[in-house]
Amino acid sequence: MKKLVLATRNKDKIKEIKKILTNLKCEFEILSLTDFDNIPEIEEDAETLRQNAIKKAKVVGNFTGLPCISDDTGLFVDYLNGLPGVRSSRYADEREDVHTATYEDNYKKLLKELEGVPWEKRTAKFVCVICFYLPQKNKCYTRTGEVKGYITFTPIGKNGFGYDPVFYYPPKEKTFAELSTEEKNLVSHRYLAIKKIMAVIKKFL
Ligand code: ITT
Repeated sequence: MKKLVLATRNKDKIKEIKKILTNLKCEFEILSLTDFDNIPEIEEDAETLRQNAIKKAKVVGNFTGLPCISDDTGLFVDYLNGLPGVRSSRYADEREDVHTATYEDNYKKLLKELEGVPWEKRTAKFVCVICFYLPQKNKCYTRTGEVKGYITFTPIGKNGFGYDPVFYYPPKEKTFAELSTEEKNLVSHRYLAIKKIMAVIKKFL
């Protein structure tokens, strides 16, 4: 079976990506970074999700010699001019060089920044960029998925990960953390981006 490596260390993303790929009838053996030793550390210091996604996919693709996909995701809040955006995983970090912020630290900081902001001004979107990289051809393809919603006043729901408890998704009238895994994987930013990239992957593999 053909192999595809997921270039992410985030276990929650790995779980979701694997399920989405299975739902889309992807016929590849899916490997992730835990299947390889000594993968070089990747500094996510680019200014856009796309640049970070390309960087992650290239490092891992060149190291393993296998086709791979990476995922860079951010939550863009309009009232905060797009923050936390590309810095979503490090939003509540106190130091630039040490990453300690948990999912909860990050969404609590976000709720604090939005204290007193009325519902209609709490609009936000999740953006997911998926990069597919073929090391033999040195070719990168990126596709983007977006979903729009609102930042709640308090966290609601126990499913999902990251900012899901504070992201209200109007079509379902629930936060992403109130959706089941299956429901989230049918509507999410990640699902939309993966669906698009699968059309590209199928042409090459
Ligand atoms: P890798 O770089 O190893 O893939 P990461 O956790 O650093 O893992 P990102 O930079 O893409 O990945 O993720 C940014 C943060 O955005 C992540 O830590 C979560 O807090 C949040 N996030 C990503 N996807 C999410 C989702 O589907 N729902 C809620 N929050 C999400």
